[in-house]
Amino acid sequence: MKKHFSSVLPLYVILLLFTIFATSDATIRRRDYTVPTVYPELLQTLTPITTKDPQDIYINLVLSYTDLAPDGYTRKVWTANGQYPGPLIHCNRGDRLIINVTNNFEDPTTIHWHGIFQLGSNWYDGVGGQTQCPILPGTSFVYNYTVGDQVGTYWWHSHYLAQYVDGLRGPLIVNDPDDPYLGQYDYEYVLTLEDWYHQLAEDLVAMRLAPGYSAFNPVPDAGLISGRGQYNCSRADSGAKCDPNNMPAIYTVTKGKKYRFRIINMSAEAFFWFSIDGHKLTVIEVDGVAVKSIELSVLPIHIGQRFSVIVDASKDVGSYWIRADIPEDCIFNSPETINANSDLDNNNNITGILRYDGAPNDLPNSKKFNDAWSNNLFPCQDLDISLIKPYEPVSPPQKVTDQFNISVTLGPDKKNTTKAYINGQSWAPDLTNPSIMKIMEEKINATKFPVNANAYMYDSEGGAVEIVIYNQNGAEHPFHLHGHNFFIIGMGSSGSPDVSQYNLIDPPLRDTITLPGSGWAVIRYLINNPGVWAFHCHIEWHVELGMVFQLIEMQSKIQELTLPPSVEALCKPGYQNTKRLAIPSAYPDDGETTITPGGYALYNPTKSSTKVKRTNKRSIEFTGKRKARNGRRAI
Ligand SMILES: *[C@@H]1O[C@H](CO)[C@@H](O)[C@H](O)[C@H]1NC(C)=O
Ligand SMILES: *[C@@H]1O[C@H](CO)[C@@H](O)[C@H](O)[C@H]1NC(C)=O
Ligand SMILES: *[C@@H]1O[C@H](CO)[C@@H](O)[C@H](O)[C@H]1NC(C)=O
Ligand SMILES: *[C@@H]1O[C@H](CO)[C@@H](O)[C@H](O)[C@H]1NC(C)=O
Ligand SMILES: *[C@@H]1O[C@H](CO)[C@@H](O)[C@H](O)[C@H]1NC(C)=O
Ligand SMILES: *[C@@H]1O[C@H](CO)[C@@H](O)[C@H](O)[C@H]1NC(C)=O
Ligand SMILES: *[C@@H]1O[C@H](CO)[C@@H](O)[C@H](O)[C@H]1NC(C)=O
Ligand SMILES: *[C@@H]1O[C@H](CO)[C@@H](O)[C@H](O)[C@H]1NC(C)=O
Ligand SMILES: [Cu+2]
Repeated sequence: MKKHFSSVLPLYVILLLFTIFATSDATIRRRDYTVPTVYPELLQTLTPITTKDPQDIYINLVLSYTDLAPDGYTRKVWTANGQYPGPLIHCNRGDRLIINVTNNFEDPTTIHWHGIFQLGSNWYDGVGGQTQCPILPGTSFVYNYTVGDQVGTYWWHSHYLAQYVDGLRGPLIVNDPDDPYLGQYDYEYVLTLEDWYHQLAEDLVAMRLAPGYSAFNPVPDAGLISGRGQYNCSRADSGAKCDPNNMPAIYTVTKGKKYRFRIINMSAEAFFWFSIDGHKLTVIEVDGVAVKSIELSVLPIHIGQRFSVIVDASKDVGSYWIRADIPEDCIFNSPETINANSDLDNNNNITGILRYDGAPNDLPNSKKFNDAWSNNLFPCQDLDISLIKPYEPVSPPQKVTDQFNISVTLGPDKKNTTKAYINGQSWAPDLTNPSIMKIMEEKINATKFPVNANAYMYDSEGGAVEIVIYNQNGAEHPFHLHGHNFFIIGMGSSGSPDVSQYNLIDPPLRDTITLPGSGWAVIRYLINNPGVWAFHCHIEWHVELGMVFQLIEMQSKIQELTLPPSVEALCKPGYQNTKRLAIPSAYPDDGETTITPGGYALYNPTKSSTKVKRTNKRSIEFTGKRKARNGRRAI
C-alpha cells in the first residue's frame, strides 16, 4: 500500500490559501476583517479523490492552546495544528488512517472518530475509561484504523471530559468512489455547525456540577458556521479582545453548478434549523448512509448528526443567507442558568453567506423560506423518521436475541448535585483502568464491573440487540452509539412503545438519535463487532453529569483480539494529577459511586505489578502480568 497525501495541509499551504481567499474577498464590504481567526479550508471545495484503491494515510495532529477568535471574541482554544475547526480529514472508502496525536496541552486527551465502527480495533475508539487510558500531556499516541466499508460524513473530537467544547473537533469525510449520487453534483463542500462558549469548558463543567440541582445547561455565547460567527462585542467584558466585524463563512458557488454540502453538527448543546434562502436542500445522506432523496426547505440537525444535501446554484447571481437558527425553545434559560445573559438570547440566528461568482461583495438581503413548517418540523426534534429511507433498502433484524430497557433521568443526588442517570445509575469512567484493559488484560468479566461503569453485555454472535430507551426527562437528548449504526424501529414523544407500530420493513439507519422529551425510542442492530461501545447523550454537559452507558459486545471474542502494546502503554502507572482533573474534588462523590460521576475521575494512580520496559522508541513491551488493581475501592 502506498502512502499518499496527508489530508492535513501544511501550514504554509493554509496561509497561501487564506491569502488567496482573503484577496478574492478584498473588496468585500467588511474589508477590515482582522486576522485569519479560523482557517479557510472548509470554505474551499473538496479536492476530489480519484483513486479507488485503499491507501495508508498518515496524519499528524499536534494539539496546543492557541488564541483564536472564531466569533470575533479572542479566547484560548484547544486546537489541532493551531486551527479551528480542527483539520479536515478526507479519505477514501477502505483507507487506513494512521493519526499521530501529539498532546501539547496541559491536560490529557483522547480522540474519538464519531461514526466510525472500528471493526476489530475497538481500542482506537477514543473513549477514556472505556477503550483507552488518556494520552498524557507531552506524549504522542498513534491511532491506526481502517474506515472499512464505511463512507460518508463523520467528524472527530476529543472524548476527554468536555474538551471538545473548547475547540478540539473537526470533520472526517470518507469518499465513496461508487456513491449512488455521483454525477448529480459538481463540487463538494463541508459545512460545520457549532455552538461556542467564551468561558472554558472546565469552568462551565465545574459550575454545572456545583451543588444545587439545575435542569439547565450553560447557554452558549454564539453559534458558528464552519468556525465563524459574529459576537456582539458591546457585550464582551471590558478588557476582552473582540472584533465586531468578524467575517462570516462565505461559500462561493457558480451559477449552473450543483454542490453537495456535507453538514455536520459539532455542537455541545445547540439544536439548529439549517436553510439557505431561495435554495431547497436535497438530502442524500444521513449519518453516513445514502438515502432516497428528500427535498426540504429547512433541515433540523442535532449534535452529532450529519447530512449531505445537494444545493442547485440555479438562482439569480447574488448573495443569499445561509441560516442556522437556534430555536429559542431549544435553549433552556432561566435567571439561574449558567451564562443566562448570553447574547444568544437576542441573537439566535446564526448566518453565513452563499455567494454566486460574479455577485457584488454585499451582504445578502434575501428572505427566509416561509414554508419551514412543512415536513413536521418541531423545535429540538429530529427530521421525521418516516421521511428517511435508505437508498439501498436494508431489512432490520426481525428477531432479537438481547434486549435492554433503558430509562434516562436527570435529578439531584444525595448532595443535591445535578446528575444524569441510566437506569438509576450515573456513569463514572475508570480512566486509569478502562473497560478494555479489564476485559483483555485482567480477564475480568463485565458482570463484575462496578455499577457506575453502567455496563450492559451480550454475547450472541450474529444475533441482534434491541434497546428500548425511555426518556423520563422533559428535554430532548441526542444519543450516539459507538461501533454501530442502528435501525430506528420506533419512536414517540409520549406514551410507551407500541409493538404494532414498529417499522420492521424499511426503518432509517443512523448512529445518533434524538430522544423526544418524555418520549421513547426503539433501536436494533446486529451483533457483529466485538468491543466496548459507548452509548451516550451527545450534549456534552450531560456526559459530564453521567448520561452514558457502555455495551460490552462479545467479551470472549474481545479477549481473542490482541491489544496493541502502545494502547497498553497508555495505562502504565505513574499518572499525575493534573490541574483539570483536580477540579471536581471540590465536589466530592455522592457516596453511590467509587469515582466522581460524569467524567471527572479522581485521578489516584493505583499500584500495579506491571513493569513497562521500553525496548526502543516505537515498541513498548509489558513484562509483568497485569493483575487486578488492588488500589481500587470496592463498591
Ligand atoms: C508523532 O509525532 C511526534 C511529534 O512530532 C513525534 O515525536 C513522534 O515520533 C511521532 N510518532 C510516530 C510514531 O511517528
Ligand atoms: C497499523 O496497523 C496495521 C494493522 O495492525 C499494521 O500492519 C501497521 O504496521 C500499523 N501501522 C503503523 C504505522 O503503526
Ligand atoms: C437543591 O438545590 C436547588 C437549587 O439550588 C434548591 O432549590 C433546592 O432547595 C435544593 N434541595 C435541597 C434538598 O437542598
Ligand atoms: C449589542 O449589545 C448591546 C448591549 O447589550 C445592545 O444594546 C445592542 O442592541 C446589541 N446589538 C445588536 C446588533 O444586537
Ligand atoms: C446540533 O446538535 C445540538 C445538540 O443536539 C442540537 O441542539 C442542535 O439543534 C443541532 N443543530 C442542528 C443544526 O441540527
Ligand atoms: C430568528 O429566526 C426566528 C425563526 O425564524 C424568527 O422568529 C426571529 O425573529 C429571528 N430572530 C432574529 C433576531 O432575527
Ligand atoms: C423490557 O420491558 C418490557 C415491557 O415492560 C418487558 O416486557 C421486557 O421483559 C423488558 N425486558 C427486559 C430485558 O427486562
Ligand atoms: C461472564 O459472566 C456471565 C455470568 O456469570 C457468564 O454467563 C458469561 O459467560 C461470562 N463471560 C465470560 C466471557 O466469561
Ligand atoms: Cu442529554
